[in-house]
Amino acid sequence: MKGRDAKPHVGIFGRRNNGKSSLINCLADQEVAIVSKEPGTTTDPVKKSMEITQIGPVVMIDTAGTDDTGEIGKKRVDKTREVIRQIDLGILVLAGNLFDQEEESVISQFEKWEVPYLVVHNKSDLDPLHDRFKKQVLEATGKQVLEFSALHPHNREALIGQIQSATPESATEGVVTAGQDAGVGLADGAAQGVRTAASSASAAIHRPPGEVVA
Ligand SMILES: Nc1nc2c(ncn2[C@@H]2O[C@H](COP(=O)(O)OP(=O)(O)OP(=O)(O)O)[C@@H](O)[C@H]2O)c(=O)[nH]1
Ligand SMILES: [Mg+2]
Repeated sequence: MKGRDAKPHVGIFGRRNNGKSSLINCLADQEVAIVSKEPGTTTDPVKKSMEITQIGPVVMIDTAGTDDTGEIGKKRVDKTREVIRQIDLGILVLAGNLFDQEEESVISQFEKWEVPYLVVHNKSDLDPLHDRFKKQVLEATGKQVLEFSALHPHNREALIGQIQSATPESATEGVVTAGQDAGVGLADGAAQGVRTAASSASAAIHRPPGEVVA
């Protein structure tokens, strides 16, 4: 439990347009995050409090793409990186069989802050996983990449299972059981985080790994 409320905090990271917001909607089973074909749609970290079947209440944090550029883009990337310090579990969203320094940099932040993480290859309906790529990810992360499509989520249950088993027990301390929560809703008001900082997660607690908050 790293956030201000007693629910596991799961952060979604990856390049712009890889389908991070779509993946959140898929897990929520409703449109809680704005999706568009324009890269750079999500500009600030946005917390979405939701209930996932089999897991219970969680806070998903949608983020801006880690490959944003320019003066404002770099500031967005900084905000995205700050989120890594606030989460119990990270999900790195890949697409197009692409894994290079961009992804390695996110992983080094997970490792630096001792955040467990999963690796998901989205848009697999367009571009199925290559064996060579699976091997590359395995070598770089020690993890099996999950083939996924937010558009055709045949592997949704598998993703939920991975989230469940990768979330540390400390993240669920004090959590109400599934069914007791109010269901999906926005943690920080109705703003969707698109071109607005109003529902930014950036005001949440920043602290080094291991620090215990009562
Ligand atoms: N074919 C296909 N399209 C997808 C999939 N997931 C997302 N998309 C599409 O990809 C585009 C980008 O999706 P988003 O969910 O907005 O991506 P994002 O990573 O949140 O993008 P930014 O907020 O811009 O960083 C949208 O047009 C989605 O409909 C998928 O699994 N398959
Ligand atoms: Mg987005």
